[in-house]
Amino acid sequence: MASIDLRSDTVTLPSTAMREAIFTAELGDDVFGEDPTVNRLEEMAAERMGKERGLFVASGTMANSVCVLTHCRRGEEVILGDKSHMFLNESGSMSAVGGVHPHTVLNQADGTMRPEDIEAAIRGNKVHLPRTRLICLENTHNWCSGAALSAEYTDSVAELAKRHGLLVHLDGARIFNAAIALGVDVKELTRGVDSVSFCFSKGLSAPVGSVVCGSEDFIAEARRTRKVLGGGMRQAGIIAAAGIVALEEMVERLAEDHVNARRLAEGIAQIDGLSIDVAAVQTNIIYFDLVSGRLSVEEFLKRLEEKGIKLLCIGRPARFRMVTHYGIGAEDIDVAVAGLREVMKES
Ligand code: TLP
Repeated sequence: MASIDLRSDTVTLPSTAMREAIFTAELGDDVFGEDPTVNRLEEMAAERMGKERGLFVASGTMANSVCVLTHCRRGEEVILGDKSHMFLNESGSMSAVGGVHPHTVLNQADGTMRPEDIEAAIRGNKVHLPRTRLICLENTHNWCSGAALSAEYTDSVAELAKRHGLLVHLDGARIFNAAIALGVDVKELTRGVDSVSFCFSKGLSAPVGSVVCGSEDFIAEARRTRKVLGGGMRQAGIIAAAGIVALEEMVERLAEDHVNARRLAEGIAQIDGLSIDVAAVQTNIIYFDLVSGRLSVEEFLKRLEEKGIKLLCIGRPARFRMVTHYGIGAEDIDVAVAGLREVMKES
């Protein structure tokens, strides 16, 4: 039985074109700056993001860590959403590795933080207080239904930051999903921020890698931070090659994932015992709740797994996430919805 794996878009496998590009990639030592494939990918990424330079790193978590540790010194503070991936899902890396202090602000359901809440979280210049240095945004916002943050919102936070002498980092792991959903050029979503990171290994389907983009000076420092974290990868062109194909061939197709996510959400909305906010689905991530008391979380997951359907349980009492991606077609959505319906009917 084929598996319909909706746990994450990180499960995507490289396309044939990526495997061919990996096979034929021109390589060199990237720590010496001599890997032509990495250099090309960094240039392409920076151009797409509207920034001066790019830096290839191993993962989205490393990208965010490199940015925070480059922007901030020990004891300084970062303002970020209480549902942000950087706060919840990166093993506390900014404090564990960088001695940087996270200060959370409530994330609204649409992934934003209210400007007045951000402003209230900025510290005064007192000897007792950590110094606020950086504000972090996330677009799309993973735990807020994959919501896309608008260019206007991002600009307004950048303007607020500037007014207070602060920097802005954008965790744009899925920034292309946001650009496609909003129908804007990705540069509009990044123009105000000091650094942006995005992932090749999520919806863009490459096997490994993320990139950090920013000014020439920032990236020069970030390169040192990457080395500190053990992220100098030598002949990294072997994986960067797939990132080039990702940028060239995989961005526009993200629209299909959004259509499929919407179709999945609409299907789930018709099933008794499941509850979903269909209107919240803007990109490729959907959340729903099991509200029927007839089935435990474990039983629900087990019965779906028996039908080849995989998803993540991400919250109590019974909240689930499904993510559409390159490995999921419209027919898989119909099979998944039918599977969910059967499991609920049998319970
Ligand atoms: N997200 C993963 C899990 O860690 C939850 C997923 O399946 O969605 N920023 C955002 C917004 C992310 O969603 C993720 C990964 C990362 C950063 C980290 O990327 P990696 O996994 O490459 O370190």
